[in-house]
Amino acid sequence: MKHLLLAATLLAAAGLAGCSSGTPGVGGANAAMATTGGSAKGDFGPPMGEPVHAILTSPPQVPPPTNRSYPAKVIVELEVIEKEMEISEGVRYTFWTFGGTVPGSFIRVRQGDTVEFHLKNAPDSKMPHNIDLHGVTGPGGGAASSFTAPGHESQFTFKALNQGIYVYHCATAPVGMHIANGMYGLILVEPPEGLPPVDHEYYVMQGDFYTTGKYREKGHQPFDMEKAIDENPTYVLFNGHEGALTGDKALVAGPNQTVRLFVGNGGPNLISSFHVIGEIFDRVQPEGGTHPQENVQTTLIPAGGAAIVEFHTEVPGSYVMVDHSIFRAFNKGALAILKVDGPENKAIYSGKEVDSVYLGDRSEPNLKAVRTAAKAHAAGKLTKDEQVAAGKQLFTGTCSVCHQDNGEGLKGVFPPLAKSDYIAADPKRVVRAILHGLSGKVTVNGTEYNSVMPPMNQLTDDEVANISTYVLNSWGNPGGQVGAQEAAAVRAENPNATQAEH
Ligand code: HEC
Ligand SMILES: [Cu+2]
Repeated sequence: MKHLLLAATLLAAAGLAGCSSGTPGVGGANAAMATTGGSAKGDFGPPMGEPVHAILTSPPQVPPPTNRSYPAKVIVELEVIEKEMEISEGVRYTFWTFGGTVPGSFIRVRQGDTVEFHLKNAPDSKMPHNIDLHGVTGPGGGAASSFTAPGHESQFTFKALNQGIYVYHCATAPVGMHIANGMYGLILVEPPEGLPPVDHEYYVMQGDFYTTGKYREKGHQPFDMEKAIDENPTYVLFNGHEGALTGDKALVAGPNQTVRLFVGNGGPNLISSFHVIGEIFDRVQPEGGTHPQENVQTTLIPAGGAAIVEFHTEVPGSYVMVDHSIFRAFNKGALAILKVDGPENKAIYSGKEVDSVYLGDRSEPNLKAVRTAAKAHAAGKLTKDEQVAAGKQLFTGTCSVCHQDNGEGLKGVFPPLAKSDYIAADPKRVVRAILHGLSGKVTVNGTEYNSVMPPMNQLTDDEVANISTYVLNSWGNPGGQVGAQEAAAVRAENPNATQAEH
């Protein structure tokens, strides 16, 4: 036992020496393990050297390592900003933020640092706010000293006694509402020897959101207290809005690289079952604690908790991060992407993209055509071509999972929409199938199907009209145009009354 302790101390000392030379340690994996034994709670004496201004970053970026081998006085300046932003395509929400983003700015200090914290509340704010940092030892984690009215600033100082990754959040009443509006972020207290170097560090934080309108209902959506109390979120999101980390905003890495994610969960209500589809976490510091767990598939992140997750990329492709409470991922937005670019590694994985399997339209939120059509519709100038273009985008992922991108369906399972004599007989059947679903026997091009298509009435009248127009004008179907009013009329129909026609 004594020998082990001695070895650990020596290794730790070596790590320290590496840091004081000014270059980040390149100790590699073995040193990494040795240095994570967990330095206990520690004061490391008074701050040394000149005060340092902390570099704060917006998600998904993480500030650079402190690269310090001594405790310093670190000045943090954070401003609370209340602002309207997009929570999903075409959906606006009034967020309350630390630093203008959800989650708030990432703060990075070193264990032993003395942190002089300045909290400002923007003059145009409507509410007072404060901050409770889970990395603070003291009443309210700073909340008691940081209550700040609009246009004011408060200051308090704390010593970062414990290393780890910690959540911070607003704790002004009603606390739940402040958190639900996006008031949370992460502060990393590095161990004295620093974290082992990796190729990429990213900042990802989950949160649940409550709007009076339904999921993806357009326009400005107010906070819904009732839903929040019932813990029934409209959105569950990574980094504050749907698509924050997909498409051209996806996180990136190369093959054969190490990735470290600082993953927080602001809640206010849900626990996250954090998982990256197609990856295994080589190493996790669950709950942000010191003792690592290895070879983990899914890690639980409590509301008001965080974890450090590390893995190594082998095979290029899109890796989808989800809350594995899976309806949250596909129906409430809890989905992000890490794109690994580079040559295939067929020895480990044979190939073929996973995007469309899991994501459909969410992998590439290329909804420009949809926006164009929505604008044209609002202006009363929507053309058939615009409808077809928008419908094509919406079809991908919504209908194509079953009927396939080329409309051919799947033999014996999903009927073809291409050159469908069932559609040709009555083009309105497309609109009905979408809004009311379809079950029982149908014969399409001589083949009988007896299955179930679920209704897709979460789509708006515009979307139904555009998808229908696209289907009618594709793959040798008879053509025609469906308007939003027609979709609304079909939506209002009693599906049982039209059942006879099917
Ligand atoms: C979950 C799989 C699934 C999805 C998604 C789906 N369908 Fe279907 N669809 C079916 C099945 C199964 C049938 C046959 C139902 C039956 O046997 O009664 C069908 C039948 C149809 C039919 C009538 C038969 C034909 O081939 O002409 C149309 C039209 C249709 N779907 C259009 C759509 C459109 C448009 C969408 C997207 C908004 C869509 N479907 C999404 C499974 C699906
Ligand atoms: Cu607040």
